[in-house]
Amino acid sequence: MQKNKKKHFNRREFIGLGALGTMGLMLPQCRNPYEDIPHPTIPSYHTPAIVIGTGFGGAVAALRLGQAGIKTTVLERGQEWPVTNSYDTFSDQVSPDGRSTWLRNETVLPLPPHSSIDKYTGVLERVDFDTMQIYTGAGVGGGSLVYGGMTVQPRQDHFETIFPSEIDYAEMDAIYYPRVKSMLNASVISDILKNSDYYHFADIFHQQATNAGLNTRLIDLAYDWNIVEQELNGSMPESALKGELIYGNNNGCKNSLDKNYLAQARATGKVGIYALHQVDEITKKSDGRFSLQVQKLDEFGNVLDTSEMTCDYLFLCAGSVGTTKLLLKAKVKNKLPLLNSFVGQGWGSNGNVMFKRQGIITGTGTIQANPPIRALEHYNNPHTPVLIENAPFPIGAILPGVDCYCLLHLGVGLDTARGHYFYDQVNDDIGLFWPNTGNDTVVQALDHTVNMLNDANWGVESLDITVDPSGYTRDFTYHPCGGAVIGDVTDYYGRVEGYNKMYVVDGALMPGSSACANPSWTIAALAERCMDNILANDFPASS
Ligand code: FAE
Repeated sequence: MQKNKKKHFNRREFIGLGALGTMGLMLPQCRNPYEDIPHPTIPSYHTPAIVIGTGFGGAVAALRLGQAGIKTTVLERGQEWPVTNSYDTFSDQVSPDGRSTWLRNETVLPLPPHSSIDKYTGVLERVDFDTMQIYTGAGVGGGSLVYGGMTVQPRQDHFETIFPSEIDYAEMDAIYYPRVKSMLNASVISDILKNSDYYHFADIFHQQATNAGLNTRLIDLAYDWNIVEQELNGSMPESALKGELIYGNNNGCKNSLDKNYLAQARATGKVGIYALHQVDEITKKSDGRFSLQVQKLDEFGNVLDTSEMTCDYLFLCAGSVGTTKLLLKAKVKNKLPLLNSFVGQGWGSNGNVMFKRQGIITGTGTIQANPPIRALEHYNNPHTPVLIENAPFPIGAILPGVDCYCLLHLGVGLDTARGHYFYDQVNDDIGLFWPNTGNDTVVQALDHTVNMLNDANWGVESLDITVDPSGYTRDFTYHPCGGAVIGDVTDYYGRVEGYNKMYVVDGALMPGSSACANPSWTIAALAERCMDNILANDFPASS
């Protein structure tokens, strides 16, 4: 494995890199980053409960099963990524290596440049469909390894527009959202950091929004601000401040799920988490047990062996793409023939659209740090409600002293467009139908808000059209929602229709949207709600 392959960037490429909200300096090479990867043995043949996947749904399921005393095997296709005091667990940002990306020879960030890398079981996956590219995390912690930590609760009216009325917002608000927030230890940025030069760009954003009569607010983030403050005072190697986020934070400042839910699940003594174990197929046996074909992978994605594992209770938590793929495959191959016709339906992109305003005459600072700390809520937008998050564009830190005079944004919108997954039998893989007009309403809404911002702020603000001629990059999403929608494929607590003791507890449950908010908090809160009900009703007292 050749690591940290160097690539020389020209200035334009550096700008592209910055547009991704990523930046970084070369890390010292202290050790071979791959040598400590654990190689657990294949778990025992039968376990009462199996959880597939370790993202926001799987981590909740694993912990609550463990706390209920139920012996549980957790199968995760990706690797374990323990942060060490060498601060080099994850790939570098500017010169990425294989640790950055799931099984590709090239990096896959939304905007170029793409660097050549060695194929490896890295943390960020892009799944390519004809009209949409879906990004997900791969590894113990799922999407939390690569995510921005933005922890946003949907407003009640938005939630009630998207979710079935059987899911009571008041209950979510009183019990499940607070429970997850406390587990993730999410909070707004500390004043000392907010007032530092690193986040000055967020003040400019706020000022511009205020000039346009629009509201912004600091958002809760699953970050340990004490660690980031140590970066600021020089007692900790830089990570967030130098823009690390999407390939993982090397000093542990991101409160990813391996540090909270999954660590506590392990501590129950009832939960075994097996990295590099990929579930290929599921079926129900005549004895009532579920049978899983499990592939043990090496770090390069090669299948070392395949074995059968069984369980009495099966929790599908492989994310919108992963869970739906397993269900569709089982349905098409007649392994789970009783699955209903809603499987695969109800997919949406959560109205994810990226754009960059440039030519901001006041300047936006020569340093812009991660994570994004502020969002603009334009909920009375005449087209549809939108949330506009302000991601860093850290050109100045890559080219010291350079101000990009720009602000990068990720929009989230209340979009009602829906597509569907299908099983492509020729390629033996999942496909996605997504209309080209999907996200149209969100783009119109964003354009309306952008015009308000530009009109109210003197200067030459415009959209960067170097990547997408429309100025809005709309054919990718970080927020895939749906495929096994709650109330359609499952009951209102994730129980799969047609099969007892089989559950979906992840982003596949979302009805194509997480209601004008980033999805992770809602996925975890809904998982908590499902697990409370499932554990109270579906397990005998002595399991
Ligand atoms: P996920 O977290 O994707 O976990 C699924 C797990 O299952 C993964 O670890 C997979 O490796 C594993 N898996 C898949 N297939 C298999 C298989 N066959 N066998 C074994 N394991 C398998 O699912 N959301 C926010 O709320 N705030 C943010 O700031 C934010 N930023 C994001 C930034 C990026 C770059 C990306 C990609 C996403 C971001 N998200 C954010 C979205 C968030 O990460 C996502 O909604 C959740 O992670 C989805 O949780 P799930 O449990 O559904």
